Amino acid sequence: MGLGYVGLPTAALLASRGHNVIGVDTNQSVVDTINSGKIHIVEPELDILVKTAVESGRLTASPVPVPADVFIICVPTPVSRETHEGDMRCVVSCVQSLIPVLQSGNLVLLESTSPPGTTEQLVGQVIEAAGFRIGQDIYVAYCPERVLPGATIRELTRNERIVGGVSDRCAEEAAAFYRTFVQGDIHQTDARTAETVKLVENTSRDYQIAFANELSLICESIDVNTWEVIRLANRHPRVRILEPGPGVGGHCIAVDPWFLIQSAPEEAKLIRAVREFNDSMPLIVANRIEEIVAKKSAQSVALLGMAYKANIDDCRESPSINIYQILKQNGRVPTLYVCEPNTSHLDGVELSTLKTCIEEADIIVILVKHSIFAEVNWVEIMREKTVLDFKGLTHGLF
Ligand code: SAJ
Repeated sequence: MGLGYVGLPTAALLASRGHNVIGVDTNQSVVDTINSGKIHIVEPELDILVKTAVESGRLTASPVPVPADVFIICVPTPVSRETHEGDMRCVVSCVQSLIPVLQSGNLVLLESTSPPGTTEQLVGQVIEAAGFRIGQDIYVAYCPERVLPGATIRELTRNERIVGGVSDRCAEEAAAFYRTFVQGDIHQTDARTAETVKLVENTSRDYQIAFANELSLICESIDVNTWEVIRLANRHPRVRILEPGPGVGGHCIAVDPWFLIQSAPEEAKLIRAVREFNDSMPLIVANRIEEIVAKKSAQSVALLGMAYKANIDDCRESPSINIYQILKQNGRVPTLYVCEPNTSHLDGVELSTLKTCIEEADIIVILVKHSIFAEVNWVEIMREKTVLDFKGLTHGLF
């Protein structure tokens, strides 16, 4: 249920393991694309996996649910930009849509990131309201997806899984199902704990990135090289500092902590501060670029990398886009070039080639550590131009 970045790879992988899979998506064009053996998202290895699954007849897509033994819910659970409240409408309408085809003995699994209590209360209530007894007629469990975009297929197979049942029997049924296609260990717990674990994982990463980001501001103010400090501190056996950058993008780490904050607003003070700090990074970076432009009376700036992280094409919720928008809005940079080598089109942004950016701009700003940027001869370019490197790509070249 939901053929996005998690649902489609899961469907194709299940088909490759011999399951008969019906991928359900309310978007007819997604359904048509998949039924023609093609994909609508970019993810390594996914195209061939889907093509093979569709050709083998084990994977078909449908706009409406059909009867099945197992239902896996992988629909979006976004957080409002203004209120930071989670929007669970897709989960509710998804469960409602499967009620007409639900049969005794079915297993219903929620994988979407959700506030603690969702599986038992939200999913459970809709199923119980239809007259089923959970744990007796229908087995319900929460099993968070934990795959890293860019490595989805490998991580879907190898990662350990947390399976949280609404009852012990529900957890056992769910664990038995995941064992049919997952190589990593399966850990059984209750649904509420599993929901919390997922939020805690991404919140912990948000914390660690915030530490690296704050460190970069401290180091700059005391005139010490951040990258060298981190490299050397990480030689300590129990220190593992992450990389600073222009902010935290994507649909998970910048979102999931809000579900925890929403669950315990009084207690989650540090988590909120961390989230707000990471969210402020694009503004800090944009201001820094404007300062240098003014100081050098520069006429043009090139922004390198619009994706939310290295070597992917996904530009949604990207700090680079925020930075671009702030610079455009302020109008203090006469000419702005933008380069994203992993995509040919970006709504509302005119893209230039890497070559144009490097040749034409007075100031070059590195925002993402794409491998292709590492092939540039930065030593030569830095002799003539100002390079603002927010990802440490050029560290160690001198
Ligand atoms: N980032 C840094 N510094 C770092 C690492 C990341 O600034 O050292 C930035 C990235 O540039 C990016 C953002 O953080 O803008 C998030 O990137 P990421 O690679 O840390 O994570 P995601 O959002 O692509 O995937 C995360 C993963 N969670 C964890 O690693 C704990 C993945 O395993 C989850 O399945 C995924 O969220 C999800 O769907 O929840």
